[in-house]
Amino acid sequence: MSEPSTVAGPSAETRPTPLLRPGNSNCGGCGMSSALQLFGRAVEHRRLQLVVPASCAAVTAGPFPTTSFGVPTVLTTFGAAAAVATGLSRVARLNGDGTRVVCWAGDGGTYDIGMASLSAAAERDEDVLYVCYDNEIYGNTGGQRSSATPAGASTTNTPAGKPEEKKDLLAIMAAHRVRYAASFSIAHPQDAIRKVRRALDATGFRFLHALSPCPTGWKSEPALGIELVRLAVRSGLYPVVEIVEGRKLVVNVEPDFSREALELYLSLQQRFQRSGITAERLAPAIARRWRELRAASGRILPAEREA
Ligand SMILES: Cc1ncc(C[n+]2csc(CCOP(=O)(O)OP(=O)(O)O)c2C)c(N)n1
Ligand code: SF4
Repeated sequence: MSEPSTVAGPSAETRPTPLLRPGNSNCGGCGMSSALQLFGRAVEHRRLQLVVPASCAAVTAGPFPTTSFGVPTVLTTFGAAAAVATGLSRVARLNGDGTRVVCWAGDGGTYDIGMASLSAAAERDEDVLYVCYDNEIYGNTGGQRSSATPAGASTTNTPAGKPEEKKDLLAIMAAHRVRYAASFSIAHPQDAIRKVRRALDATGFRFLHALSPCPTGWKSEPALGIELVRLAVRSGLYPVVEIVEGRKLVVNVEPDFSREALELYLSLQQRFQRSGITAERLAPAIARRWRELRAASGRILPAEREA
């Protein structure tokens, strides 16, 4: 990975405005707000431009000429986000001012509708950091399923619970051999901030993924968002990993695969009640995923080989 391409400017303490300003319109307890705040803490003096496709985050910006984002922001159509970011990053390079261009997109915009331009930008190794805040639904339009929605979750168009499993986006990005791909947890801020800084300072295409509880769509208590992510990490449901050049995978937070944590994770969200999905039913998929991750990291534990 290349050296940092940052410029002198305000430090984290002296930034004129935070990345996410107070008084924005996000729901209370929104996980995307938590992810943005963590991201903002990592930015420090770096000069940033945001590119945001249609999503709750586009609404976060607020009506022009005001904005809740503390950096220049371009709102785009779903399909164009990575292409618009490509253009901006090339202009930034011509200007030589060290601006880092960041796509900030939901799972619908990433896993589904923006996938073509995302894949194309990754394949061309554009100098873009793409961050997917994953609330596992189309939140802004009332909570429809996306291909990030996990099996068993009720959404407005899968009221009995989604039958299909969640798409493994990190594996798809790793298959593009991108410079850096990682998942971060809003319950593990040190690891998250380290990853954001690493991704901001690298060049070429980089991808970050953040599980972002949506109390409105998940039918969960707004105060429990960070705890829900902690439970997802503990139970192995949300692996916190990083992958360099699509090859070297490192597990950053070891789960204890607690069945109790998984049961609690499910019971604290009403979206899982109707389908009646259980920890027992999810366990084989979690074990399979971890066998794949261990194989990719070159570390296969004997107990898991049998699972
Ligand atoms: C091509 C297109 N289809 C549908 C819409 C309507 N739309 C706007 S935001 C949105 C949901 C976005 O979901 P996601 O990307 O997961 O972000 P979230 O709203 O959950 O933050 C949809 C379907 C649109 N703007 N453009
Ligand atoms: S609907 Fe969900 S993702 Fe959208 S602002 Fe509200 S809590 Fe956040």
